[in-house]
Amino acid sequence: PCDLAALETFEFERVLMESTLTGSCYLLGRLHGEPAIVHVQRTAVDPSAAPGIVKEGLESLDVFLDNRPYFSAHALLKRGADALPDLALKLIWPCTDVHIKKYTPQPRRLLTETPELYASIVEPYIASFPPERTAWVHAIIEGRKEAERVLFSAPGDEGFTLLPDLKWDGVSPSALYLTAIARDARIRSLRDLRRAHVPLLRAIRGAAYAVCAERWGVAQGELRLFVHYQPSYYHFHVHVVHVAHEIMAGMAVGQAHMLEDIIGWLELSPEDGPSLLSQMAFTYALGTEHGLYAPLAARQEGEADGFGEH
Ligand code: M7G
Repeated sequence: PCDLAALETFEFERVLMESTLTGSCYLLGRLHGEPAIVHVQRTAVDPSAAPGIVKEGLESLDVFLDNRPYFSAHALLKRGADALPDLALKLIWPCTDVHIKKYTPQPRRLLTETPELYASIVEPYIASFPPERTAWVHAIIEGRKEAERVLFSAPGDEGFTLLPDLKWDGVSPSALYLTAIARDARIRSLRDLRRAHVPLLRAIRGAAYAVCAERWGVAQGELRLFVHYQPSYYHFHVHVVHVAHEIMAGMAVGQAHMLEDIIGWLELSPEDGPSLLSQMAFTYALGTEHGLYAPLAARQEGEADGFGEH
């Protein structure tokens, strides 16, 4: 049993990563004797709350620059029943080496994954993950966790669950970030998609558009729906993100594939048999600490050498 309330017993080891852009950092340490990562972030200012804050929500004001017309100050927020949170905290406990590598700064390199490399290196890598790694996914689709956050759920093998992503606090619509998780655990990544999955993908698209319009007044044209390859978790899911998010790391060319494009490729694939997505080569960047980097890079170097000999 653990919750964030146990953080005062956190035994800090080192800073994994920091970002001045988001005012956040990832700390590595131990909690209850097991490795843990804590993400500490200053909460973003919600524009709808900002006028109230500057008018009457400040406790003290320390002006440190006065050079008319330019003024700068530090301020503290008033404590009150409706006070805004100062920090957003996230904890991964217990965390694995895969988590630690993901949040460790590292160079990134582009690689091309052919269907042969998928079969010989990537598929065995995916299959090597113990089921516990996606336990959180099963807990969501079976309604055991985050049930109160679920926005839409369709049952059955062709079903899916739509809910706010871990990355979104559900407050500001322009930061909207949802995840649609397929129920069928056999679809591990876009490599496993077949033409028969088109109805599932269309249903996800339809639900995302309807829910975002109804709940937050966010229109279809304001939503970017995409799929990661490589993802962090090999249980098929679609990212539903407000178009105002323009520069998130997970939107890099090569890693993010528009759901529309995926539907299009599947529609061009045969009814029965392998899809275009299973026969294509994918080019993407991987951190050099990623578990797939070393084996894929070794094979590509080998091929490059071979090419030079001919
Ligand atoms: P991904 O493409 O596999 O990897 O997406 P990424 O993290 O590199 O983008 C997984 C998505 O699931 C991410 O957007 C995560 O923020 C989100 N996510 C991860 N976890 C562990 C949870 C969780 O426990 N609950 C929810 N709601 N979302 C999660």
